[in-house]
Order: sequence, then structure tokens, then C-alpha cells
Amino acid sequence: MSATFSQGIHHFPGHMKKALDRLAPYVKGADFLVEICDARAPVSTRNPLFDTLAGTKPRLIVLSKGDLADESVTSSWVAYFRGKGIPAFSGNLVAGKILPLLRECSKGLLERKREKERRIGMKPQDARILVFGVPNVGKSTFINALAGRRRLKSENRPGVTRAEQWLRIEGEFTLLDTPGILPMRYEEKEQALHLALLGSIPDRILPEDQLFLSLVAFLQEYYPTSLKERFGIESLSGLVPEDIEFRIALRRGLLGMHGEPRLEEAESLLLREFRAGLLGKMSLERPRA
Ligand SMILES: Nc1nc2c(ncn2[C@@H]2O[C@H](COP(=O)(O)OP(=O)(O)OP(=O)(O)O)[C@@H](O)[C@H]2O)c(=O)[nH]1
Ligand SMILES: [Mg+2]
Repeated sequence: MSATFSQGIHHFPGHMKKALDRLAPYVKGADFLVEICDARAPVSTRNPLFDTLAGTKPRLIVLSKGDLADESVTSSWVAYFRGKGIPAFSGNLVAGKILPLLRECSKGLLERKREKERRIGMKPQDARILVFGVPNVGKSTFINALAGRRRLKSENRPGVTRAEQWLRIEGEFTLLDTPGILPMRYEEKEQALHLALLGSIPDRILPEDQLFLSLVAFLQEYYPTSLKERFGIESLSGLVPEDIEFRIALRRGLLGMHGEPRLEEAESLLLREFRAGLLGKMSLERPRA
């Protein structure tokens, strides 16, 4: 991908700017913040705007979609964040048991609050938590998982949550769901691509052929057997991305009136299957050794 390609992406809708402006007082009133990022790309799905917003407020990181990521890479990410003094855990927010993980992981962050309550003889109050992250990482799903049922709307597309909403869980936590907010600009050229591959930036913003190229390059480098297993492409050596489109189209019968392979449909199919986790558990980003 060329630098101009990534630098040319300006996608910071007005509603995100407004949401960002609204969050400051909520941050102030929170006991700690939960930042949700995608376990498959925890660098690209973190937003530098949140560092300014969060200031010195303690933060816990939840690596969502652990079921779609490479397990050993996710463990290294959890260790990486803990090594930086940030409590972190990962899981499948749709199916996993999240409440015990949050309880365990947040103990240290609530010590001072609990100590103060004991000192003045007050009953333990709900921990007030603000949940934030880029679009589509699973913020609402996280809160629903804690609630044990679907209280907030969640869908696999960016921009589902448009307004802040409080939810009380078990008389123990009160959580604020917030709209996803993207970075205003992209320092690293990969970041926009990774966000688009993971569904945090709407599909129409980035050209699909560019996404396809970057996905193929990634698969060739890190998970070459996935293309073999899914599409019967035996050896990747010497194949250019167009050959791969051609083989996918033939394999899946994506053919035109005259039997010609429909290459654009092959591109979309690979992207769709990657996003659905059908190519296997994969991580786009690894901690630097
Ligand atoms: N497989 C899997 N899917 C997940 C997980 N967490 C969330 N999802 C899915 O990801 C999609 C987005 O989830 P949401 O909870 O709507 O994400 P959000 O961060 O609230 O998104 P916005 O409100 O648009 O910013 C939904 O289809 C969820 O079912 C997870 O741990 N594993
Ligand atoms: Mg949401």
C-alpha cells in the first residue's frame, strides 16, 4: 500500500467528534476505564485520542474476539499489556464468561475506593466504568455479556451505538456504553487497512482491491496453509494476487456468462471469509520481541 493511499483517508464523521466532546465529564466521574480492542490487531484498534481523554484515569484492556485470533499471539498481547502495568484479559465476548474475569482483573483498580468505603463505614458502591474503543470492537457486546442478556444493540458493522447509555450489572458495576470513535488520522499506513479488515471502518471508505492485496500478502507471510486448506491452492510460490483471485473464483464457481472468472467477487469472498473467521484463527499484529 502506498503512503498516499493511507494518508488520503479522512473518515472522522461529525458524530464521533461530538461523542468525543461529550465523554470528558463521564471520564471524570468513572472509577476506571475499560478500553476494548480487537485481539487480532491491538495496536491498530487502539486510538491515541483516548490517551488524551483518559489522562491519568486507571485503565483496563479487554482484547475482544479472542475466539477469532491466534491464541498464542493473544497470550503474548495480554502479557505485553500486563508488563506495562495495565490489567488485561481476552475472551470471546459473545460466548465467554466475562463477569469473573472483570471482577478478578479490576480488583487492584478498586482497592483505594473499597478502602475508603471501609474507612468511613460505607457499603461498597457500584464501580463506575466507562467503556470505550474504536467502532465494532465489541463494546456493547461486552456489556451485554456482563448483563447476561442482550440489553444493548450490537451488530457486525461500525457505528451501531450512537449515544452513551448506562447499564447496571448485579449491583456491582455500572457501565457506560459509548459510540465507537476512530483516530482522526493514521500515523502508520497499516492502521487504516487493519481497521477496515476488521470492520471498524465502513467498507466503502477503502478500495476493496487494496484490502484484498494486503490480506493476501498477510496470508502469504503468516498463514500460507489457510489458502491451501480453504481453496486448494497448493503452492503459493510464484503466484501473484491475480492468480489467487483466479483460483478462488474457479474453486467457488464464480464464473460469468462465458465461463470467465469473476475476479472482483473472488476478492469480496476472501475478505468476507477472513472477517467471519472462516480462514482460521488469525492475528494481524504481534507484539515486537
Ligand atoms: N466472534 C466474536 N464476535 C464478537 C465478539 N465481540 C463482539 N463480537 C461481534 O462483533 C460485532 C460488533 O459488536 P458490537 O458490540 O456491536 O461492537 P461495538 O464496539 O459496540 O460497535 P459500535 O457500537 O458500532 O462502535 C457483533 O457482530 C458482535 O457479535 C467476540 O468476542 N467474538
Ligand atoms: Mg456499540
